[in-house]
Amino acid sequence: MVRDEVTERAFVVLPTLSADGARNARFSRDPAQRLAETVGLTEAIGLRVEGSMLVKLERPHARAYVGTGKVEELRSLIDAHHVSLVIFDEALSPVQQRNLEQSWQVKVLDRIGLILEIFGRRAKTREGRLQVELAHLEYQRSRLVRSWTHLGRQRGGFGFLGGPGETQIESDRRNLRERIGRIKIQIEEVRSKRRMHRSRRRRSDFRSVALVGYTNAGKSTLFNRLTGAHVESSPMLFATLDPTVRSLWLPHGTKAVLSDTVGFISDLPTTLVAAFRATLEEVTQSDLVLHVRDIANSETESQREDVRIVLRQIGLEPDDGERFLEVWNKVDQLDLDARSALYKKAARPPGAPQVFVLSAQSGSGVDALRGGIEKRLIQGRRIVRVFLDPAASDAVSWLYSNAEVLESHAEAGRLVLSARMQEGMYEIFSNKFPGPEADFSEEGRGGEAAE
Ligand SMILES: Nc1nc2c(ncn2[C@@H]2O[C@H](COP(=O)(O)OP(=O)(O)OP(=O)(O)O)[C@@H](O)[C@H]2O)c(=O)[nH]1
Ligand SMILES: [Mg+2]
Repeated sequence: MVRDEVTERAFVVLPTLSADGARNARFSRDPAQRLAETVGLTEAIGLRVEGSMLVKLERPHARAYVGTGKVEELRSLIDAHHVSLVIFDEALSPVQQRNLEQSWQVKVLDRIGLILEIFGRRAKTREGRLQVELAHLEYQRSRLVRSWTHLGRQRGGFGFLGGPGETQIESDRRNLRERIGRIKIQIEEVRSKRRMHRSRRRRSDFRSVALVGYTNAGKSTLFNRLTGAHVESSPMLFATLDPTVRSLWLPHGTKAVLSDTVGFISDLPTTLVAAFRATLEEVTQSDLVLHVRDIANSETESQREDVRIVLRQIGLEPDDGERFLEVWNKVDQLDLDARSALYKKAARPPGAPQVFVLSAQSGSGVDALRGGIEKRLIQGRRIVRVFLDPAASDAVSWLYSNAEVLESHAEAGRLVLSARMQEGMYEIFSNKFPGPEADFSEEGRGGEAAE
């Protein structure tokens, strides 16, 4: 599909509800911050924001979300800005969307449509594209009543902003249902392949770590720092869509796999949460999840809440201190006073889950995080020294592929191999290869091993 490089002009409408009408935390955010985020999202699909307006309401109106007077007032503003598109920063019902489009004679994209559009343009892997297409089709299915005929020309991505696909959808619901069915099957195929890869990793007993966090928190920057990879990091929102996995080497030689994931955002459309649940399987299956936060952002607390909401939606308990670690990133953006206040806040009583304060950009604090990750990962694991007959090559290769071999040497005609493995793994080994002598040391219990 040809990417439309012409910058289109857009106008942003930002409704805010009074306290009783508000149904979620996003409305309690500072409107200036909300606007900045929405402008960021709009620019992420190559649109230029020409103007914006904050609309205060008691509660949404059924007909057009905002009242008739406001619709008129906005119409003259929109006309004056010569825009071709209005971004409405809330979820609109199909009827509301159609009414607004008719009143303003421009295309209206609500928040969900906007996020779908971004995802459609960003997803690169086959799985990512399939998932976005599925979310798009399901979104379309919910609004089959709308008329798209007056809406502009074809654009890039999946053409959420108008294109031949949509009239087709309108004219053939059955076709739509069939496409959804087909895509689900294709996704299932890709997923089962990925599951195979993961179980192979699991068998080899590498621990897995995942990065999650609000969009733009610095996950990819930290990922690159930790793994030496070059994943795109950018001030653009939703820079990362497709999960990336790389090896992660820790200070005492532990090897793990680290995955970078799609960023979260407040009011992530549920269709997308569902669609990305598969991608986020990397997260749900991880031994350790690092919640990366932009601690310098004035909305950092509500972003944290939003991330925790999505985590719960994908079936994880963010209060599970065994599994989660918070990383407070971008500390370099704070002035000295704010920084020292932050370090105080980050200090935890012994035994409480630790918080890591760092700058992924400068690298300061990253080594402490590596140590912290290692310490967590080796908890409940032990090092086994196995004395083997050098001819027992099957046992040796089993250890190499199923445990983490730290060292090996020959001693009195025997091969001495030190390997770190999960509790229970040695039992599997000794059932398979009875005989060899072994001794054990336990790690991680007192937490000293990685210091
Ligand atoms: N000052 C400062 N900027 C940072 C730091 N870490 C990341 N950034 C910047 O923040 C922006 C977003 O970083 P990314 O790593 O792309 O963020 P992300 O969480 O991967 O974002 P998405 O993939 O969009 O969800 C980029 O412009 C980075 O250069 C940091 O420690 N300090
Ligand atoms: Mg990223």
